[in-house]
This record gives sequence, structure tokens and C-alpha cells, in this order.
Amino acid sequence: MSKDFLSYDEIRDRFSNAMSAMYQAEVPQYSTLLELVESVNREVLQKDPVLAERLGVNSGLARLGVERHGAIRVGTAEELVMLRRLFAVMGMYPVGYYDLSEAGVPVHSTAFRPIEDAALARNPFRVFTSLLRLELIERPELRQRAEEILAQRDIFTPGVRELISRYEAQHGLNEADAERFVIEALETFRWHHEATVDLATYRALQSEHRLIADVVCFRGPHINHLTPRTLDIDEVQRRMASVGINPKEVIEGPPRRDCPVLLRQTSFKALEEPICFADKQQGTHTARFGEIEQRGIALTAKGRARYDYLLNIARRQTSGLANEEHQRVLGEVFADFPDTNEALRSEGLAFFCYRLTEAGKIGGRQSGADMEELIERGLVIAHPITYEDFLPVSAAGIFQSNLGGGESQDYAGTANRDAFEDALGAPVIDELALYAEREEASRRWVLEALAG
Ligand code: OOG
Ligand code: NI
Repeated sequence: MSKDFLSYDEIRDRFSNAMSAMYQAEVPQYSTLLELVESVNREVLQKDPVLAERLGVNSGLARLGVERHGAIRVGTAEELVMLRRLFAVMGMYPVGYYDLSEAGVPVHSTAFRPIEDAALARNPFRVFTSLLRLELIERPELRQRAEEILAQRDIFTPGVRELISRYEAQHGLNEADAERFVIEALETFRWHHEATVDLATYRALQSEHRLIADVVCFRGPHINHLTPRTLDIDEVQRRMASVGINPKEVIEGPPRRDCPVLLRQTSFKALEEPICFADKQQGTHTARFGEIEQRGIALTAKGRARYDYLLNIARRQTSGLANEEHQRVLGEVFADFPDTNEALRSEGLAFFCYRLTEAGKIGGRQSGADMEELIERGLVIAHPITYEDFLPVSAAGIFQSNLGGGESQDYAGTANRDAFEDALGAPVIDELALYAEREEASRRWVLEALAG
């Protein structure tokens, strides 16, 4: 790459900061949430110097402050393809396929995110991106109306289209172009107070599914939430009301544990915001919220199967419970899930990254030694690899609490990864393969370093 080009990590970092600033200005409650998360994180680190040290070693501290994800929903394959090209400028690639139809939401999704260790350490900004599945709309006239409306909009500025093409042609952007790219790309994610349709059309689409109205009736796919990372989600949930924000009922995902796994999430409820419709009628639309997440270790296929199995059992027992009870029952059901790093590793339930300890660095050649022996002798240490992806059941819970309405089976059983990849114009990357490669690379590196 020419040295005049900015790295895509730098562009992503600038973009995620610009997005955060825009969202804080548009949704003041999000600023309040950020302040709350920062003060809880600070308290946790003060109380837990071991955690602070571990995050420091893994460069987790540096990324904690910039850590966030966002989410958007788009309406057509063309929009999704262009987004894939836009995110590639920032080193973000489609990872994972999420079927939300199971949860009664007519979308399927991927997450655009960085995939390399160094990129994740610098800024792991991810965008959960959903594609509306118009083929799931039952009434043909409504489906056709939605298609026509979507065909008339362009969610990208001419400037960003030009800069994406330039990036692809020259494999990079210089300072001035990168700066302009951030400004132009941001426009796609901005909120619009005016709908592109009249109130009657909005209501017709909304009566099919609220999400359909959200995707179809506006000039662009407004960012619908941003999500900072907290070190104690239970504490943030408890304190939300005291700073005047209204939390969703329950924290999604696994229970609180000594060795956090996967991802726990909660949000504040979406705001009802004034909208001016195309026929000049006034109304409201509810889409935007704020979310927090606490990330733990990435699970292997075996660990994930065990998680899904236990979560299913727990869901039958927790339905309708308030958060405290919900968490207690969840904790009981998950008592069977090993909760030490040693057990998670020896049972092949989670991914780890191997590193030399200080003793390992000066310990001389150890050729032929096996990994377990090296760990036992204190020459190598296994660090948990953080889960960087999402959970479909949790995502469905977030969708539902923000769209109103309970669980529905209306679209169940229609997962279609092939159709999603066709629309995306590329395969989605398998997240488990990424974790496995990172673990394997660290294992090879450590063994080679010790072989001298
Ligand atoms: C996306 C909801 C999913 C998450 O963190 O699981 C999500 C949406 O509401 O568009 O962001
Ligand atoms: Ni989210």
C-alpha cells in the first residue's frame, strides 16, 4: 500500500467516532448511557486490579473506550451490496449468518466487522446489518408497493459512491479522501424527520410488520442503536432508571459467571419520535434506542451447542419473569456449564490464544514439548479469545423489545443463507473458522518460538 494512504483501521476508527458523535447529538439518552457505562467500568477496574491487568496485557483497555457496535436494516440487494463495498473501505467484512425469521422478524442478517487480531485490538467496530425479506410479506399488493418505494431511493451520496470506486481502483484512500469518505458515508446512517410516504402507506406497511415500515418509509437506513461495552452489565441495568432511562425488562444471553461466555446484552427502550409524512400529516415513529453489551469468551461448536441447549431449557422456565428472577433461574440452568478457564479449555468448549509467559520468554529451547506440559510448567499461558459476534436469540429479544409485540412464529423456518449471500454478492465468513484459525496460529507461534 502506498504510504500516502490511510490504513483501513484508521478510517474505521474515525468513522466509528463520527458515528458516535452523530448519535449522541441525535439521541441525548445515548450520551447519558455512555456516561453511566464509563463510570461503572471505572469502578469495576478499581475494584478488580487483576481484570485491569489482564485487559491491559490483551490491549483490551485501549479498546474498551472505543468499543461499540451499531445496527441498520436495509431493503434491497443493491443496498446490501453497496454497504459491503462501503464497509470494506474500513476493513469490515461480513461475518456470520443470522436468521431472525425464527423469532418472527422478517429479516436475515450478517455483521460487518474487522477480522484480524490487530484490527480488532485497534477498534472492533461492528455493524449488525439486516436485509428485509419482502418475499415473506403475504399480501402481493403490499409487497409490490414496498418494492416500488424502495426502488425509488438511493441511500448513498454520489460522493461516497465515487470514493468507494476510487478506493477499489487504487486500494486505498489518502488523507483528504478518507476525511471526505467519513463525512459522506455518515450521511447514509443519518435520521430523517420526514418520511418518503404518506401516513396511510406507513400505517399499511406497519400493520404487516413494524420493521417493514421502518425499512421502507425513509430515505435511508438510520442507525437504530449504538452499543458500548460494559464490564458489569447487571450494575448498568440496575442503575439505568436512576439516570432517567428506561431499560428493557431482561438482560439477554447467558447468566453472570466467573468466566463470562459469549455476549450479554440489554438496551433502553426505543423512543417515539415525531415524523412529518409526505402528505404533511404529523405522526411518530419508534426505532432508535441505546444498548449495552458485556463480552466474554468465544465458544467452540461444542461449547455453543451446549449453550444453545441450556438456553432453550432456560427459556421455557424464564418466560414472563422479571430480570432478577430470570437471571436466578438462568444461573441454575447454567450451573452445568463449566466456569473455569481450565475446564472450558480442557473440555474443548471455548477458544484460547496461547502466549509465552515471562518465564517462557527466557526459558530456552523446549523442542518436542507438548502444549499441556508447557502450560503446567508455567512457560505458556492460555488467554480467552473474546467473542466478537452476535447471538440470534438475543438479537430477536432486542428487536422485539424495541418493535413492541411479543414472540411470533409467523415467518419461522425460512432461514435462507444462500439467498442472503446472493443478495450480498459474496459469501459470509464463518465466525467459528476465524476463532479456530486465531487459536491455531497462536499455538503454532508459541511452539515455534520455543523450538528456537
Ligand atoms: C438489530 C438487533 C440486533 C444485537 O446487538 O443483537 C442487535 C436491530 O434491531 O436492527 O443489534
Ligand atoms: Ni445491538
